[in-house]
Amino acid sequence: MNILMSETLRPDEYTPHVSRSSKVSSHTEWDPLEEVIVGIMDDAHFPPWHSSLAPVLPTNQHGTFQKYAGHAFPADQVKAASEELEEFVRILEGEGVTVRRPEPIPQSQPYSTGAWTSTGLYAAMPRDALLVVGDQIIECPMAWRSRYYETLAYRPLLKEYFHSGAGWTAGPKPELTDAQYDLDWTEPAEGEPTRLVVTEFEPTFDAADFLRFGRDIVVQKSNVTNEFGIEWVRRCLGDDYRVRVVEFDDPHPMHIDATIAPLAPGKLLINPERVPDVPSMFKGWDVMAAPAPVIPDSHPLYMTSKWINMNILMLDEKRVIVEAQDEPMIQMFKNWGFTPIPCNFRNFNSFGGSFHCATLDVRRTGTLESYLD
Ligand code: DAV
Repeated sequence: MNILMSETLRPDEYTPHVSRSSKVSSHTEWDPLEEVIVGIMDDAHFPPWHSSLAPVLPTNQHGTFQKYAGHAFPADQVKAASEELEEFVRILEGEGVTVRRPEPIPQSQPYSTGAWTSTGLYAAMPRDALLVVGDQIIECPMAWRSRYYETLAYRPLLKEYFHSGAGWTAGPKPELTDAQYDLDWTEPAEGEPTRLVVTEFEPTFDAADFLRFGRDIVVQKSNVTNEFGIEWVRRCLGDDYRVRVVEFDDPHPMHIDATIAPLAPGKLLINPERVPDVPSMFKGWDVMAAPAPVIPDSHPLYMTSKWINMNILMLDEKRVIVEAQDEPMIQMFKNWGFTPIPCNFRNFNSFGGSFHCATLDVRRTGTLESYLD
């Protein structure tokens, strides 16, 4: 029996099988992309309201999330976002990339740890839930209760990748009791330091707070990623990597990829509002400020700022997927010698991410190198 072809195995059917060609191998955000997981919109639901959402959802959306907690997102918006995902998949395949999709899991089904009960969110953003470093894939212990079981949507893929020789591990399953949150969180006063809603009770992190630069893994502390989680990743990756913490001028940090975006060795896109000083590790890099977003105020953005326009996906050191209506971004890339590939994605943006968030680059050609000072 070919174990790679087998979807479900009885325990007594399992025989260890490690091929010599891991399907997971990705060291940077820009090496030539070979295989990618693209998220799905199936069964997307508003999460139950919880204090951990307040610091990261746009203020004008808090009422909507409280009102529609546990309900499905509007069907027409979900459909429009799904159609854009299909367009994105066709573009990627046309560029020679193998595209994989998660399996839908029910998001409205309540689940409980005993200490609390929740329902789910979606499987739209593989970038958040899974961290690929080299040939390893790590399931993240996510801080939102509504994302507790999100990686189950990827389990068929994770098993297949493991059988191909990839490393597969998971952060310690968090308890997510009240001790993990600053339940008294309020907006800090003007001039006060950023206040994060996660405590250091136990390790939590989202992969989207990390960026891969070969041997250097750059990470920010955020409202979902704490120091305990960063230390767990550091120890998990071991001596081949340097996990380096950076801090930006972001009062509501959650996910680093609308703040800085590496494009190629020596080329960095930054959010001009959040990065007044480029960290010294980027000494000698060309730095370009992202053009101001052009998303109109009337367009619903449930879970992100308009800077989601920076959330591009590099197919290699030249080709970059950019939102089709974002003319200033397309022009900036052209002027900088890149090859922008436009894709409609504004309806998907409504759900909190763009091309980087919607993908997990499981395999890129390339070897482990050093790029940072
Ligand atoms: O404005 O930084 C990024 C969200 C990515 N999931 C922001 C939101």
